[in-house]
Amino acid sequence: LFSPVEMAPRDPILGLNEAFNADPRTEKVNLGVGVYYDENGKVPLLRAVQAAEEARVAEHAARTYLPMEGLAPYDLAVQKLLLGADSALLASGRLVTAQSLGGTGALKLGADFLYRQAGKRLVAISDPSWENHRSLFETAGYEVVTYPYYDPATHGLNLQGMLQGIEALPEGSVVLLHACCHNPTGVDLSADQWKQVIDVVRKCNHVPFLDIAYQGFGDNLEDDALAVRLFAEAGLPCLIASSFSKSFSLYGERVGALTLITETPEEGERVLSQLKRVIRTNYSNPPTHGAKVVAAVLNNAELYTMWVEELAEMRVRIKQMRHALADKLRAAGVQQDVSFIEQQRGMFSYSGLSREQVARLAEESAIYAVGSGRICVAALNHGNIDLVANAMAKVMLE
Ligand code: PLP
Ligand code: TYF
Repeated sequence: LFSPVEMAPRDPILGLNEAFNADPRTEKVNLGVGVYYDENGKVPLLRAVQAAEEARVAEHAARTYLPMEGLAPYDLAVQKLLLGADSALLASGRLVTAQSLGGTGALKLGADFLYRQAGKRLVAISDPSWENHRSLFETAGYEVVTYPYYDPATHGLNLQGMLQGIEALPEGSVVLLHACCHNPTGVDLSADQWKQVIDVVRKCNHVPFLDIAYQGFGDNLEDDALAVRLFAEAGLPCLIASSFSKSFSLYGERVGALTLITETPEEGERVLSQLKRVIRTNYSNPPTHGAKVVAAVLNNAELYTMWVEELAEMRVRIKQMRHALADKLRAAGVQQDVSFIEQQRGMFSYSGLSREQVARLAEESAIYAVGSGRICVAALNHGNIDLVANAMAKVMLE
């Protein structure tokens, strides 16, 4: 039975952890996986999360099943974060939200739903995108194509290419968009640029599927939801995959949600009934703990304020590391303009390092980055930044 099973290729990002862990050198830095580390190089347990967890444990609550679509106060809190607490959509009956197993689970629910209920077979993702987007949609039965996004010459957005690429897709294609803090490039759209994308999506009857895994890491929770709110205002049916892995530092609890903006309350009811069927036939119902904790923080004024502050601390620290890295590269003699490192948003910098340079970093300096040149700025701290900047400068200068 199992003898013909071939070895699967490693996940290009998660596989790096294995190589990093196996490296015997003591001074080593893992800039691969997108995880936020604090100044001490630790994955933080947020104070707001700890307070909510302590209250939850003290309750000694029974562990019954959750509804298929998850915890109601959690789903409502997700809608408020996405659309704003004063959005008219909240009470409209047009929003459908289901708790999911992280942002990845939300993407898969959306992919399966659109495949089964809307007959979708083609999805376009940005070039480049998170590696898992392609494999997830391919596994769900889709043909995956790309639209232009990143312009290596400017380290910025190729807006014309993006608009033309999306317009050239067959009518009614699913278009996956990073709502903020694009992974891997850190390049985001302005309000005006989003409006141009929305016009094309509307004209072509495409299905917008927004992935928001870093809300709060760009400017703040409200401004980072801009794209979601512009699509909602435009009145287009839309899917949104939320992840709280990073913003709550709850990676292993798998807290995410899929939200669909439907056109009428009656349509919302039908959509929810079919979404529940996708859930039921996959994992029946979601786990309790992470959603209870996130809902407790989002629905309690004091804990919410605490969380917003902690999120700001993470965001500010990353930005400081961007400036420090750019400054140290300049000080080490790098002549090329590295200000893009300071301008890119979210956890990552698309450093422009080639595959060969990334390989040299690992070999010569035990610094691990993704082959595409993506580095996780959130893994830098005052203790390792000199090592990283000097090693990067070395491979950039030679
Ligand atoms: N979407 C993007 C763009 C991501 O970078 C990630 C990262 O993990 C995810 C989705 C998945 O998030 P989760 O870990 O919550 O499944
Ligand atoms: O891009 C990243 O590094 C994060 C973490 O299969 C991640 O999004 C990476 C790969 C993967 C799952 C999560």
